[in-house]
Amino acid sequence: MQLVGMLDSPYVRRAAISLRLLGVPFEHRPVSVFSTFEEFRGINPVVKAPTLVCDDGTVLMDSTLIIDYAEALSGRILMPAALAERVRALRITGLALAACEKTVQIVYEHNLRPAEKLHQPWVDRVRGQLVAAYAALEREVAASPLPADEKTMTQAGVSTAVAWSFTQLMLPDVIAADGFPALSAYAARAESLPVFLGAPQV
Ligand SMILES: N[C@@H](CCC(=O)N[C@@H](CS)C(=O)NCC(=O)O)C(=O)O
Repeated sequence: MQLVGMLDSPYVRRAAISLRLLGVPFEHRPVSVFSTFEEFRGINPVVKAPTLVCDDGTVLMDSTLIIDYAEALSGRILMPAALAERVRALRITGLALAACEKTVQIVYEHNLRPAEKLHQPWVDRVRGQLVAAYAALEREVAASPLPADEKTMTQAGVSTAVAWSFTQLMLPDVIAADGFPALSAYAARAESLPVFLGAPQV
């Protein structure tokens, strides 16, 4: 099967890393939703990254649903089984996904919208949400370390590290690394793992 999308998208990257952690083989097709829009449209008319083209030709989209499919294929899930740990992993994954979404919204606002049409109250609102998501993530990771090895890493760890690296790439002035020491340290450890190195964001 084929995973379509650029690895500078945190959603494509979390899907790629999750597939690798699950041991699900796939071909990565680095097609951009922007610079190669028409090529992407030929694969998925909705033009959403990531897109997964399954072996039977079924086209899936949305990283969480693609990961769900990969987990069903592999017979493993990247979530803890025990309820209390599962709730924590779900909360952390949700915060990381919110951080990705708010980073993407700010990037789109600045890169896609003409400067004279930028709506500053909206940008300020999204920035506030982004800071709140990272403040909560920092507290979670500082309170209890996340597994940072390929055998025990959960989706909480994958999504946290991917979100952090993406925001540091795109908006280091908005989320200054030195204000988030637990997140910085965790992401550095995760980024040194072969599954992360095999799916570089740049
Ligand atoms: N919730 C989706 C978000 C995916 C998403 O927004 N991807 C961006 C790339 S980072 C995209 O496809 N942008 C093009 C568009 O929405 O038109 C997921 O988890 O996959």
